Amino acid sequence: MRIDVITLFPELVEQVIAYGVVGRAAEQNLLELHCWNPRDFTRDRHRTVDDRPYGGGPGMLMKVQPLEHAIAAVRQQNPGASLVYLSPQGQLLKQQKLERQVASGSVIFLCGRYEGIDERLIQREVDEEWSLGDYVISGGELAAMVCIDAMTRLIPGALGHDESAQQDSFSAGLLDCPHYTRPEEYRGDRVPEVLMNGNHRDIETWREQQALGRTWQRRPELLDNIRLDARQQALLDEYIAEFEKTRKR
Ligand code: 9WO
Repeated sequence: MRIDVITLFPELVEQVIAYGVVGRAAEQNLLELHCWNPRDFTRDRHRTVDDRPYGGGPGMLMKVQPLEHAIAAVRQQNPGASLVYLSPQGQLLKQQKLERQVASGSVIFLCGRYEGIDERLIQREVDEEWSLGDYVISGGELAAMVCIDAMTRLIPGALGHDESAQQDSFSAGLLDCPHYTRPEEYRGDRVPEVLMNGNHRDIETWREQQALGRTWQRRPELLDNIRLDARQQALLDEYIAEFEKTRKR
């Protein structure tokens, strides 16, 4: 997977391949990260990368010329890749979108700073706008780093066996089950008995039921996108019955 990032802060973005799963994937050459700084494409003595907005108002925009030439340089090296602009104006990012982007083998992230970029550049150069949520952060870099991490976890071979098992739950469209570790009793609360008796089939069933139940409780709309088989539906029905029973007590 090749990922190019156009950013005024390459040192910030490069931190994403310094640790953990993404770091290991980069070491194993499962992931190639290339950062491109528009400042390296400036043509004035002061290496200007911002410009005043037409119509006045607070703040600056990213200067068009350095961005345009940075994009051209990236496209020369990564011609087929989609160019994604991270912005609150984008489509809300879903796991499926990331899966598709990983399957494509490459992506170019454009990270905005200041108040953003010229709309004509978006219209001409941006293939997709992605949003991580309805909030504003200081730049697109942190959003790009989240995307890089989430996409890397989807690259075959990037996760160890255990990690990929946990990832599978969300890739199946469900929330994760609860997890427990020592001590067996924490401030009066015991670990669920099923996790202590060592029956792997029972544990697997309990974890699947918990994932189904928590999804139903916390994000019911996710279940609209999943076709549950009869066994899963029975597990969820049992969870709901138990939930309703405890609620009535
Ligand atoms: C700034 C802004 C302020 C008020 C209302 C909407 C707004 N959108 C932006 C904006 O798109 N800013 C650009 C990118 C440039 C400045 C920093 N940027 C940014 C990206 N802020 N927040 C994001 C972002 C990206 C992906 N998912 C959520 C937020």
